[in-house]
Amino acid sequence: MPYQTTSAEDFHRSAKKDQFEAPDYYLLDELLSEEHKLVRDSVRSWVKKELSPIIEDCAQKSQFPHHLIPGLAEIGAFGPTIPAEYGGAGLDYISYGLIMQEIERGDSGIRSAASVQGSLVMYPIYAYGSEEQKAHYLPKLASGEYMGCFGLTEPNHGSDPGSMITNIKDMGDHYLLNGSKMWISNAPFADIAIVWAKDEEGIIRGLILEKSMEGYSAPEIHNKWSLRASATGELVFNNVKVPKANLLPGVKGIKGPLGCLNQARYGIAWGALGAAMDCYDTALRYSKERMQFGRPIAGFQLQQKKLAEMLTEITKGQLLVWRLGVLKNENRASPAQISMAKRNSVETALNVAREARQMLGGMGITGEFPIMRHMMNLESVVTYEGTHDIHLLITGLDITGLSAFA
Ligand code: TGC
Ligand code: FAD
Repeated sequence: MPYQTTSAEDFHRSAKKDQFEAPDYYLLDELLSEEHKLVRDSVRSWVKKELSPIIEDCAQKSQFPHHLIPGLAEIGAFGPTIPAEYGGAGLDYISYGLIMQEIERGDSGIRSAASVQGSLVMYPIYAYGSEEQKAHYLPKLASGEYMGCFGLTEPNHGSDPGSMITNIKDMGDHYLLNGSKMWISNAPFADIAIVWAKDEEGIIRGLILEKSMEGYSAPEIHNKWSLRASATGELVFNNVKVPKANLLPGVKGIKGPLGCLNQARYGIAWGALGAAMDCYDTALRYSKERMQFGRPIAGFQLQQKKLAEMLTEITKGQLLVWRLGVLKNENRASPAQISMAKRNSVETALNVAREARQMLGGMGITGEFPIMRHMMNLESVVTYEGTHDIHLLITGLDITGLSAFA
């Protein structure tokens, strides 16, 4: 139906149906295995059926859709690369990337919940946890029975987490935890939290906290203009007694949390392109149907320039993350390569969202189309998991050998 209607209801009817078709200009599907395509297509169907119809309402009301948790677990969104013996999907990194791409195509906030659960909660337990911790927590996290969060950032230590002040004291049979964390995704509803704190020697250690522990609280941060369908909170630790069995034994130092960030940043590199693809697809469809000056606006050169440039950048990004996935499967992807891809994908997605929004004119600012929501979400994605500038400096350090951080 051409976008020539005058009633809001007509716009509503035509816009709400999720008609997404993924751009694949360089025939990248040919680089995927049958399993990759099966995983991708099943998540795409789930997003169209379960997520797209409700997400605008959730974002407008600033509500996380808790009822989607079992479905997210079922499509393998929680711990896609964690082995099946611990309840994970046991998939490779290309499948993991495709899952994140499809979920973020729906909404970055929902991808965020999945990234945190899989890469920042399940991964550290899997990589650094004891056998008892893995057996106890991982299957419950994979099924969504437990939801988790990851506390690294503090009110005064964001880009420089190594300077954190949250600390533990050894009290003989337990640790005493004090401090606070800020901007923590999933915190308001999380059953467990992976918390990074300094011991008495100043060495960063990881702990598994349970929400029932006395002195632990997780107040929600309100009034966000971005990631409105994701719950973000603080974590406050007031003399929390943490059993010694809850310390992650397998890692010491800042490389512990940074190792988890490699996993999550990798997923974001794929995910942000999903948001870009949705914006491009929406703008393409709209511009072919929207008539001005007696013809579809897609016929005007200036609109074609926008579409052609969007598709070029998306295609470059798709090739980059696919290659990164191959390297990750071979255990050869360096943290700096992951930084480059995260930074590139989010920048691409933000630029595509801004251009796509303009192509929809006034309709572009409404919730009838997903573009403005993606655009606002991406303002968080460009900041969390390492800001745009920090990732550039990681690349700078990698190619020069000289640190520009401090
Ligand atoms: P630096 O001196 O460079 O390194 C210290 C040690 O860490 C090692 N290392 C890494 N190890 C694994 N993976 C990485 N990516 C690593 N980067 C560094 C390094 O080799 C060294 O090891 P060793 O054995 O020699 O001691 O560290 P620095 O303190 O100067 O900081 C470097 C910097 C700035 C790159 C890092 O701190 C950083 O990445 N800052 C950004 C902070 C950040 O990304 N925070 C994210 C918080 S979590 C989040 O945002 C979740 S949002 C989730 C969602 O909703 O999706
Ligand atoms: P700052 O570090 O204060 O940075 C401010 C500005 O200064 C940035 O532009 C930065 O690039 C720049 N800057 C800083 N240092 C340098 C430098 N050396 N050179 C040049 N420029 C510099 N954290 C968690 O631990 N867990 C979570 O689940 C989580 N979820 C989040 C969800 C949301 C919605 C948001 C917004 C954040 C979340 N974060 C989370 C925190 C996020 O990782 C931090 O916001 C981010 O790392 C930046 O830290 P900051 O906000 O303190 O900014």
